[in-house]
Amino acid sequence: MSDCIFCHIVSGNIPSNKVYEDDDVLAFHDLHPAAPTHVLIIPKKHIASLSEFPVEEEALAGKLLLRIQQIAKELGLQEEGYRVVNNMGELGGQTVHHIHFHLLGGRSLMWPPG
Ligand code: D5M
Repeated sequence: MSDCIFCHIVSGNIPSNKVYEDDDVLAFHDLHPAAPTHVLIIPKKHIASLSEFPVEEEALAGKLLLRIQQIAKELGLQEEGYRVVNNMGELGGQTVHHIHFHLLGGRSLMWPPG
C-alpha cells in the first residue's frame, strides 16, 4: 500500500524509533505517546484492520500477541501491568489503516476508555 504510513515505516522510507523487529513484526514508539511507554506493534504485511485480518494468517495473529508479551517484558512493564489496545474502524477511533496494537504502560490507566 503505497499510501500507507506504516508500510512506509516498515520499508524505512519514514523513520521510526524502533523497539523490536523480526521478519514479520515491527514495534516502534508512538509519535504522540498517551502514556510514559506507548509502543505500536504491527505486522510488516499490510492488513488494514482487525476486521480484515485474514483467517489464513492465524499464525501471524498468534505471533503478534506473543511479541506484544515479549516487548512488554523487555520494556519492564510486566511487574506493574500494562494495556494492549486495538482501535478498529471509525467508532473504534482507528486513524491509521494498517492494523496496530497499542502497548501502553508506566501509569495507572482509566477504565472505561472515553
Ligand atoms: O492510532 C494511530 C497511532 O499512530 C496514533 O497514536 C499516532 C500514531 N502515529 C501516526 N503516525 C506515526 C508515525 N509516523 N510514527 C509513530 N506513530 C505514529 P489509531 O489507533 O489508528 O488511532
